[in-house]
Amino acid sequence: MLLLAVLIVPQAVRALEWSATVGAQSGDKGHQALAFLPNEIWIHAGDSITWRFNVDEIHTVTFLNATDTRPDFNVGPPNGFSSGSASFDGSTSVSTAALVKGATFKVTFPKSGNFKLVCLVHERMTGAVHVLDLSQPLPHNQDFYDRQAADQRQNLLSDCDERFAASHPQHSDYAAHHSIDAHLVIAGVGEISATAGGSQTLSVVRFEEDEIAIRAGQTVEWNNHDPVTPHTITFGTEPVNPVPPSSNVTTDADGALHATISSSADSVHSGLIVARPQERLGLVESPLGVTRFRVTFPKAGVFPYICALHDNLGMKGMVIVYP
Ligand SMILES: [Cu+2]
Repeated sequence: MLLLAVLIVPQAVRALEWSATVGAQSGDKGHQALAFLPNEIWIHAGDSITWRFNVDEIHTVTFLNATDTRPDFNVGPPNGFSSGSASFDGSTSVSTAALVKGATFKVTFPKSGNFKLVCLVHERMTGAVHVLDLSQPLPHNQDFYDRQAADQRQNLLSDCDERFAASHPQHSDYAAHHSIDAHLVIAGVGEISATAGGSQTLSVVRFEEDEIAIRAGQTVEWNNHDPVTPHTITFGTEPVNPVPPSSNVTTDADGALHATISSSADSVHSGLIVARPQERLGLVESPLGVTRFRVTFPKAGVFPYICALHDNLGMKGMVIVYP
């Protein structure tokens, strides 16, 4: 044991450069691991970590100080965005803008401390960086983190295959009880998982039945089964602001949103269909989220639609209405 300690200490004096990745995706981009891979790293004061952005979905690498509130990812912390590299000691927030595949960001950690790593785009995407004093031994080397990242990537991307198929109800319960002839499309499925370092999500950014055929007069209902990722159902012109529904959308008695599309020239936008954040002790309870959107089609036709947030990842669908 003595001999080991003698061997390790001289190496630890030199600042090391570590690396990690941001996000992972399937070949068709439909499965997105909203994750830092790995999501927990132990380093020495003075070391740096370079994060490599790996996917088409946007992410940020963000360390907030103890007083800044979590900002919108378009806005960033009060001192603005960093690009390329930055230094974080816990006192001043550091964040990239929203970045995609190909970008890198290097953070140097001059002081010891335990720091939370977050993505400003995805609420359940967190990690931890433990910056130890030089006198402390490090538990793992870069090879370990590379292997761990590969395992986590594999586990996340394969997580949801069966659930996507299994969570496939054929009918809308509400519609059945209201004598509406409705057909259901699952608009996204997701799953949160965690390690001791933080949490991550697998999001399947797909409409489960991307092509659905109905009769004129029937209704299609979209349900978002993802605990965190919002989606939209957007026919026609994409709005500049994807958050609110278009003005031709109304609210049903059960809180679901509803619109009618009579012509392929109609533009209808659901706004964000998403679960609300989960509860935290001592805070006012989060209201119910709007997780359902219905469209009634009185006339025959072909009606393509997209998710305005994820069409770049291939999240598109079609409603075919027969007379
Ligand atoms: Cu989407």
